[in-house]
Amino acid sequence: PPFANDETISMRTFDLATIEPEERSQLLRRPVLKSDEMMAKVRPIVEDVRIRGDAALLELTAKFDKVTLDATVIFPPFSPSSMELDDEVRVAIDKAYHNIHKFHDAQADRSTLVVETTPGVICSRFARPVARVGLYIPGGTAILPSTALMLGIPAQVAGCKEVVFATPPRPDGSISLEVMYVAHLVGATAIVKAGGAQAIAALAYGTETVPKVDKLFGPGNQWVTAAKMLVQNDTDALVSIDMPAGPSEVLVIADHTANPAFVAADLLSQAEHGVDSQVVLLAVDLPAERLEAIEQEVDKQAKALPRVDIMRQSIAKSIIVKTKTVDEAIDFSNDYAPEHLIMHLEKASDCVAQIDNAGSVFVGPFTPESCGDYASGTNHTLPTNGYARQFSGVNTQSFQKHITSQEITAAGLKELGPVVATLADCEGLAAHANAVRIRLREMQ
Ligand code: HSO
Ligand code: ZN
Repeated sequence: PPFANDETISMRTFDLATIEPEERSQLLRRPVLKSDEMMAKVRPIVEDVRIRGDAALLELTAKFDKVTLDATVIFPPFSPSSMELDDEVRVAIDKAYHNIHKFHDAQADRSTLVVETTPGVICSRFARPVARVGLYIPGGTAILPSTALMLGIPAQVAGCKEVVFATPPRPDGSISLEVMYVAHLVGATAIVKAGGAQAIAALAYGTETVPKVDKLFGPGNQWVTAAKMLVQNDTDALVSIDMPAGPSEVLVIADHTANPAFVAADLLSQAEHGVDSQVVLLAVDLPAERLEAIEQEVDKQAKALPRVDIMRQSIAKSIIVKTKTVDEAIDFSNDYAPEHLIMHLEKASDCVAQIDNAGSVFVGPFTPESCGDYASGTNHTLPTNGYARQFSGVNTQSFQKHITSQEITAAGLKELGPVVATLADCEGLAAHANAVRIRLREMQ
């Protein structure tokens, strides 16, 4: 093992049959993030970039990323040498691109919905792309070209005119070859070499060289998340965000048919993301030795993996909950609303119909979350922190918005006008009523 630490890597265990309702609600809760503190730290950074633009951005990049750049933004065409990949990696990215593109292309709303609500009253709705989007690709402990695919492809499919990547530069001031290649594939119109709150501020307000965007996407650390929340509340920025973000999570439901090694591998693949990753195992009527087998696998596999030190911390904060039945487990999962739900169940496919709250569902023993993270076609930018109750993951329609339209004929107005005039009178809005009556009189 790469690290000489013999302490067993284990999760805390609870039994739904014996815990109080209060404890159950406690288990559903995520650790609270201290967002006020973060806001206070992030606000001056955002302000600095808003006011001083590129100069501030370059200084903050020197300070936080320890890189001195001459220019922050690069525009296409990107040099071939900046994206020269090993064949194996390039082919893998191409295959992932193909699958993700295929699934997201099918999601695009390209039709016009037309409904005649009353004879002569025709209402319609059609989609248009969000013109300018900013896609944040995290740097940090792992480079994430997969996130560039997950955000860039739906933007491309939706037809966004400006697709601006932002990602922290590497120590030599460059961007990883993989991210450059993805930028090229998805037709990025600019790449901002900056990270953190300063990158978000630059995209939200624009600088001398950074194009201002209309909507911000992408995961990030607490700085990025806090900055996104700040700028979305600033009417000067006039920018929206994809969703509230939090640490990554997985909930696995396993019954007696589950392969302990698979279950452990799935838990660890999420636990390696960060020390604050959330991992939950629901064990459905598992005999003690089966559960022990999973726990032993977690310990054994973790100790053989390079990011064991991260997993030590995330697994220590994670939980096993024993349930009697599959229904109980699914109820718990629906209440938890996990970002990822993996079902290692005998009748996994039949259970999907019972899922009400989850970002993305992984069904059966041969469906590791890793496939959805990289290449099956679904998006990996998903709601965390229980927000799967009200948010969808990023999808093609996240890059589209809808416009409604109506056209009313004279005959239609004769029908509908009196209804509108009456309601306007009700609200005491005589000008509204008048806009109808003036036409009705003219028609007489
Ligand atoms: N599981 C992450 C996405 C990711 N995994 C990127 C690997 N690379 C989202 O929760
Ligand atoms: Zn992942």
